[in-house]
Amino acid sequence: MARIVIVSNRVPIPKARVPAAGGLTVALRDLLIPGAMWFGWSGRLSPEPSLQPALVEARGVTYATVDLSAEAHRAFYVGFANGALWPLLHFRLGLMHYRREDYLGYLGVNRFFAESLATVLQADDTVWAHDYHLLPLGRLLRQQGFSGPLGFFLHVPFVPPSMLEAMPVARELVADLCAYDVVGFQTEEHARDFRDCAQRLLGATVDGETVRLNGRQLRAFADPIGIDAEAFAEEAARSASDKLVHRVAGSLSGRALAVGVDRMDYSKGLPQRFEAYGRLLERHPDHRRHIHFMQICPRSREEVDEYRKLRAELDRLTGRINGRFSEFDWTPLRYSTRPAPRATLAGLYRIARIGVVTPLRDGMNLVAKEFVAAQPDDDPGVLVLSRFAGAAHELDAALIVNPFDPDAIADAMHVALTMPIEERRERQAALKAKVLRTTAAVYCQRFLDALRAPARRLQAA
Ligand code: GDG
Repeated sequence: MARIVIVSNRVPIPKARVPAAGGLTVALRDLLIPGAMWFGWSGRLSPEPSLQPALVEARGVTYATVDLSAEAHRAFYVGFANGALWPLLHFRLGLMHYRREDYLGYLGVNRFFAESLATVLQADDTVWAHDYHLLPLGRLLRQQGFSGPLGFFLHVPFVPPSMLEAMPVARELVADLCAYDVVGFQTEEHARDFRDCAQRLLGATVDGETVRLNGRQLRAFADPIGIDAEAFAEEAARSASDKLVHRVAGSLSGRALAVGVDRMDYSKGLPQRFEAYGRLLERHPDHRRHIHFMQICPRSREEVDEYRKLRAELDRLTGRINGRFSEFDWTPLRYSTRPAPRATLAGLYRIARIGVVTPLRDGMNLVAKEFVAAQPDDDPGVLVLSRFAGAAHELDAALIVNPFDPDAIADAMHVALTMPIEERRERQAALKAKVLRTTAAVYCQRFLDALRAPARRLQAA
């Protein structure tokens, strides 16, 4: 079978004997078979990066990486990808900072990736590119002469035409996506928004999931990403005896644990969530001293201004809530900006009574799925989930909330804390069935099937 070449901004090269754990690595594990290749940025900056990728072999997979110059990385990653595209695709036009030089830098890095990748590509490879950093890569690879199957998956949401049009290079970006053979989205809503954009901005013809433009066609469809739910459930059951989880469980003294786990990002709705917790304690004083909220929030993208501001705001809100409600023997909110080991996370989810997942907008949100997988079936916790996370389309047996409404989140937390065990078990059974069905393996297989479908081969012929 043809070789699979995965392309993403960062490449998670596994360390010897340490099991791979990152989100994308877990999702794509089934593709990391001997013979496969993973291409992307090394994570290193160098003044004159070589076009020839550095090759490292691990468990039969070749990891091919290139360095970037500091200026290229700034314009590409800090400037355009995270300063303009990320806010736009998360409906935050007010935070979108577009600068033409950043866009040119973004194109430059994509061209550099395409030229570098072309030096190691074989004619019959199947290429699968990931996420908003690499929208133009497919078109540029075609310009390099690559003619094999070319797929792209967008991990974040897409937006309707009226919103995309605010981006000065909206047409170029939609045309870039149209250069792929298959484009996958987390939900049907995102896929439909993209097809609408192709129609409205470029005059493409849309027929179901097929988009026709300039004599060629592509498939734009929903392929929701999943986790390895069985493995995660086992890890969670094992981790109940993890030292740190044990210590946390002991420190609860019988109080309920509410847990939130998010990269520190303004799309995750953290200030509203903290505010909601304050409202819960204010409006339901009977919960005071009977609950601990633990927010694990590893810092991310600190090169971008908005992320530094968010950190300062969360520090302030934490101080306000703890200052107002703490008692000498009870601190209501525990907040950590350090990442936790994955096994510890799994154990914390398992002992939690509530999982609070309230992003303002999120492609999928894997934390919601991890929380469900980790719960014990006999005495499960309750998931409070934003209606604007892609996961809400599947996990509709959770308590679904509008994340912009702190009172609604507070109400849902109250319902969760007082929910009878029969209802908790019923909801958990429905949620678990979904998480076990849409797994990482199913996600990969569905995408590859689409990419290798006969229709595409006919078109290429
Ligand atoms: C993007 C899209 C989409 C978090 N803190 C720690 C930690 N994590 C892990 C979680 C989870 C992953 O990171 C985060 O995934 P999410 O899906 O929640 O969010 P993004 O990072 O924004 O991911 C998103 C995803 O891509 C996949 O397509 O679902 O919508 O935005 O796995 O557990 N892991 C460890 N320590 C931490 O402190 N070990």
